[in-house]
Amino acid sequence: MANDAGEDDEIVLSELDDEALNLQMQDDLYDGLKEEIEEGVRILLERGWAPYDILTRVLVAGMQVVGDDFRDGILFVPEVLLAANAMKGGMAILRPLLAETGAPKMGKMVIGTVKGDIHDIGKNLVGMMMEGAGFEVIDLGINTEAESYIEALKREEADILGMSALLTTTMPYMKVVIDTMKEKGIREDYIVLVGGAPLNEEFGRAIGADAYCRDAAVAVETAKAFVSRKHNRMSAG
Ligand code: B1M
Repeated sequence: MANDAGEDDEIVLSELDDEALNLQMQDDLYDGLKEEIEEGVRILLERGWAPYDILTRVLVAGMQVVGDDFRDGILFVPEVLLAANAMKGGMAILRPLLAETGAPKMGKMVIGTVKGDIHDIGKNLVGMMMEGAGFEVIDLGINTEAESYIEALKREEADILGMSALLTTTMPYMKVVIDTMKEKGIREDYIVLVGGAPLNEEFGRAIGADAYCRDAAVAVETAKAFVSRKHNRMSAG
């Protein structure tokens, strides 16, 4: 008897056109299928997609759907962790490619997710994009205390502090870090950039950051603008 076509046929990613592959990868991300995501990323690279487009149009777009369903109680922590793990698999392939742009060295950034917060995908993305734009990035990871940020800023003679927070309960800790820098008299020695989904410009201003960055691309542009301003000031004075 003839097999019902398509019933249990496996989807072959390489046979899909770009649009179908993008949608399939977003489904695979949702299902936490790391190997499929890695394969899809490689296929898109072979087809000439820019690493940045794969990141934003496929992986970040897919993660948005995961986030919406997490918020709505359709997905739970274990599924979201799997999706995050699949996303990281894709990001690991893209990371060296984003860093390989040969951009001139722009400056040094210390970045970390604040104390109490373990979300690191956005922070990692910012780090990757900053590296791609020619910044050296010192990544302190998640759950970062004020003292660790400050110690790293001094040790690394960094230009920029980047802080990430994804929870409304952890974003106030950014102010703790900035206030500690003020107490130590070092606030003005560094450019402080903050980001994360629950933040906004007003919050950034209120806590005394130099700028709030909506996404990784904005973080890069903002960092470049502040660093060149700092260099101009130094050469004028
Ligand atoms: Co969490 N989580 N989570 N989570 N999680 C959110 C943030 C949430 C909005 C989900 C929801 O309800 N819709 C919600 C927060 C609600 C709130 O506070 N308003 C939430 C919650 C409640 C929780 C827990 C409390 C759940 C629980 O345990 N009951 C728990 C908290 C644990 C903790 O931190 N203490 C928790 C846990 C987790 C997982 C571990 C399962 C997992 C994290 C895995 C990981 O990161 N390794 C997870 C995930 C994945 C999410 C969502 C679904 C996705 C976040 C993400 O990676 N987005 C998220 C929902 C959402 O945001 N829509 C959610 C993709 C990433 C590319 O975007 O991080 O926004 P984003 O980064 C962007 C910009 O914000 C910006 O640039 C990035 C790239 O464009 N940016 C910066 C970020 N950091 C920057 C720093 C900068 C500049 C720009 O510095 C200069």
